[in-house]
Amino acid sequence: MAKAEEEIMGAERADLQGIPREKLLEMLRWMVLSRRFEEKTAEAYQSGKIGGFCHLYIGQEAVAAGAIGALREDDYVFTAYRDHAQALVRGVSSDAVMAELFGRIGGTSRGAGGSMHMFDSEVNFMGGHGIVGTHLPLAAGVGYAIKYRGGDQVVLCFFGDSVVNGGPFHEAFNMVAKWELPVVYVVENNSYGMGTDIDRVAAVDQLFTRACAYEGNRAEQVDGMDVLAVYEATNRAVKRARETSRPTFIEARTYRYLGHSMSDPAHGTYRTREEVQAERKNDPINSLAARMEEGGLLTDEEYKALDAEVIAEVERAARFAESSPVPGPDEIYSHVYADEFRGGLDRRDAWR
Ligand SMILES: Cc1ncc(C[n+]2csc(CCOP(=O)(O)OP(=O)(O)O)c2C)c(N)n1
Ligand SMILES: [Mg+2]
Repeated sequence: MAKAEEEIMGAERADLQGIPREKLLEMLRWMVLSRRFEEKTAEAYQSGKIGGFCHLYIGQEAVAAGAIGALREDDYVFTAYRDHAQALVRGVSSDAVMAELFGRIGGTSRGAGGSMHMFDSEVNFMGGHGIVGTHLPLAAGVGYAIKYRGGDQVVLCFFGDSVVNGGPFHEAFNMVAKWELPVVYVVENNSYGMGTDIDRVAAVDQLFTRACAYEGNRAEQVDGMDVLAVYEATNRAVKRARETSRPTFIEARTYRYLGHSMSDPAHGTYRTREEVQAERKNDPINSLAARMEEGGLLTDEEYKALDAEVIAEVERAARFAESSPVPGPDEIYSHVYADEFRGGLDRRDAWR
């Protein structure tokens, strides 16, 4: 191969759309980890090792990976109850996420939160929220705290499409626009809120346009099945938030392959099997891997090795979760009241 040609090949191995190979690999790994982790979660749930509500993210991985990929370590992340991937991508250990699902002491909340309530202040992961829409004002509050203290961190807040019709959405959007807060809101528009098609309940189906009602917001729509598009849009939004303390609303058009939660069938009566199959062809992991392979940035062997390494991590996490103790009765009153409010009162005595 001529030297000039080698140099071109070398350059091709360097990036896609100006995003360096290292970053692409990181996002690919996050998506594969999210997918493999949740496949294991489904298996453990079906064998009775996980209880309670459990909502899987399979199909939507590009949104968490692309958006969180644009953050700095000291930025903050909020999300709703479909939260396993966001926690993993943010850097919560797979051991702790799995143990939380299993309800064990080794979990992010010592097993007291479960699937919907992952939380880890060490990596500024602010949860995991089960009540639809109520975490949007909390994210605005953290944005306010950042501005008040003169910091330059950013808050990234994910939520589902059904949120745009609720009060907290409008309260939060009004506040972040008026007070110019460094918050990036990302709606994961997977077209359904449980079994309700968004078209049946939203007066405007282009959800990103909702932000225009609050002057000062900027809004854009991206293909949420394309991790690079999500990454680029979030990068723009984060830059704006960091440099000018102004909010952005991103609508990521995405799709969940499975049912609303573990107790629902994959398509139910609100969508057809054909629709799910057609959407699956757009798989975010396969598309990134294929684009990297075409661009000479990844070989099939490298992809298989990455996948095998991720599967081993997930298996380790499951073994960790299983071996982690179940919380005993002595845990019931721990971490319920902040110490300063206890005033020395032993709650167990108070309730006897
Ligand atoms: C205030 C409130 N109302 C109703 C519910 C019950 N509920 C749980 S999930 C859900 C649908 C949410 O859909 P969406 O926001 O689109 O998120 P997705 O499940 O698609 O990720 C509803 C209505 C709830 N958790 N909170
Ligand atoms: Mg939805």
